[in-house]
Amino acid sequence: MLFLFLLSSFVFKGNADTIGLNVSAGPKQNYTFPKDFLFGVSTAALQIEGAWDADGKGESIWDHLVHVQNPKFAKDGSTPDVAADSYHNYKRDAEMVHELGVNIYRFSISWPRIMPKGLKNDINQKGLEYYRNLLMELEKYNVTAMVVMYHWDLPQALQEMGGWTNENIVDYFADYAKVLYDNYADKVKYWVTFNEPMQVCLEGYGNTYRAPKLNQTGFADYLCTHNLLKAHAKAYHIYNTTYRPTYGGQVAISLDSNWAEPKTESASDREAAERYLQFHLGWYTHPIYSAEGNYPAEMIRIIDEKSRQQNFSQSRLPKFTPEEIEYIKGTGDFFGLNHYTTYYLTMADKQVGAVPSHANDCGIVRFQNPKWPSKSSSNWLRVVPVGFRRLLKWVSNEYNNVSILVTENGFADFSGVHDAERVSYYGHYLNALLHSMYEDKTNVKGYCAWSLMDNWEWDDGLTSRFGLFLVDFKSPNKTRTPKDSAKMYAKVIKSRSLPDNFDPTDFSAFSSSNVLLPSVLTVVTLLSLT
Ligand code: GBH
Repeated sequence: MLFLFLLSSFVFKGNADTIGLNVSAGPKQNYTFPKDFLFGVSTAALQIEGAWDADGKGESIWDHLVHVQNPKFAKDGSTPDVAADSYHNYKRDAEMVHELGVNIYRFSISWPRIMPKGLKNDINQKGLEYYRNLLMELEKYNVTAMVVMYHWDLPQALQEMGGWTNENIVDYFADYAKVLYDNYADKVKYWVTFNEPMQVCLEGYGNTYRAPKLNQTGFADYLCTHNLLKAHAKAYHIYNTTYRPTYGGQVAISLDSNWAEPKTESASDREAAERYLQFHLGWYTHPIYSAEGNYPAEMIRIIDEKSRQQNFSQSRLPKFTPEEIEYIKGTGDFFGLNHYTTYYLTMADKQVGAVPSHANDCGIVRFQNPKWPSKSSSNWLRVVPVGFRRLLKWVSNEYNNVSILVTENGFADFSGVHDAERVSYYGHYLNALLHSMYEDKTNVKGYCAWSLMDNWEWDDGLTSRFGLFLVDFKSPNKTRTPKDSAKMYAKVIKSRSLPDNFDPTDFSAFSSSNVLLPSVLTVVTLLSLT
């Protein structure tokens, strides 16, 4: 215990210089956000709507997970049954979006609310009405809608037919996309097919902490991705040929990525970091945004080779036909990027993960530096703004200076309206974004904060809060109150610049108290690696 206590004294004390990496993104400059830069704010259906079985909505895989598979899934035992009750509070939600002064509201549609069993023979008019009402409310305030078709809540009936591992889902998803286009294309300028497909496939099919928690890594995660990419491309092409001529909107996908910082400057660590990016982000983005299409060549080579060694008759990584490669390539009008934090990477010096598994295929080890600022209720969320800047540059270099829309970025705490940590986080990450645009010449077109309001944060339940607005989950109306960060964000948007008192060397908001447990855990991981 004394040992742990001594270790904990390593925790960050408010200085931007840490071993090997200055976390600050760059010195203070007078950069401003261009006039046409888009500001937005994001949410997801399952995390805010509640009304899980109201008005004909079908069961989603998340409803099934928390009601049937494992009622103790969330660490506080909560469910998304009611959440922030946005099904009944959408008018207030639109008003909050308006109060922030953002251009864009990015929200998701619940597939089972529209098609209870996922298929087009049964369409729930009440569900369609709900989103139409929300869109009309946004229109009233002149807010542009960005609609995410799939933020993880698959109809349970489709899961029972294999979910994303069943190739027929490509057509089912296309039917769903058509219903959305037919009903809402006149009101939606930006469409996002999928939010964070890596969470769906790697964590939901390869692991246990997202629904449907299949835990079949090395197989189901690759299959899931394969079908999901085809479904994405099909939804893109349908819009492109049938709806774009009339409505002129844009279609893309939102990918999540941590920044991967090589542990040292050694060639091997640099290779580990590059491999991390290619085996995670690149797995999804190389097929869509690269000039050659398909999965990253190195990923194909390694998984094919390992599959041979493991005595499989074919690679565990499915193959696209040349026609499919062409069909998927170029199906993104912009690059939607979700980003929160950074990891160090190094090559594994012994076998990692089960054999076979995605982790084993990667053969790398990641960890965070306990000295990086944190103090978040999400133990993975360390504050490394320079990582955001480096990630934006990596994406730009890799994909020919593609137009990037940051579709999520934010910070979690335990609660309260005086959220100095979140205010500081947004200052630092927006500073990183400005440096990226002005100094690295990246093509960043916009930024959405995650999240408009506190919500049901998946396995963290209601204990980890990402909102700009506080939600009183105990009150009957789920009362919403702006936090200090909401006021700060509104001011940034209005002035097109960072707050006057923003200091890029100041991380003191993240010093003191509740960093102890997460940092002890990270130090222990760090030591076990060396
Ligand atoms: C987003 O995921 C989601 O889109 C959103 O629904 C969610 O509420 C929000 O972020 C906050 O979590 O694998 O060790 O890094 C963010 C990406 C990836 C962050 C998985 C948490 C888990 C720990 N997430 N990560 S780790």
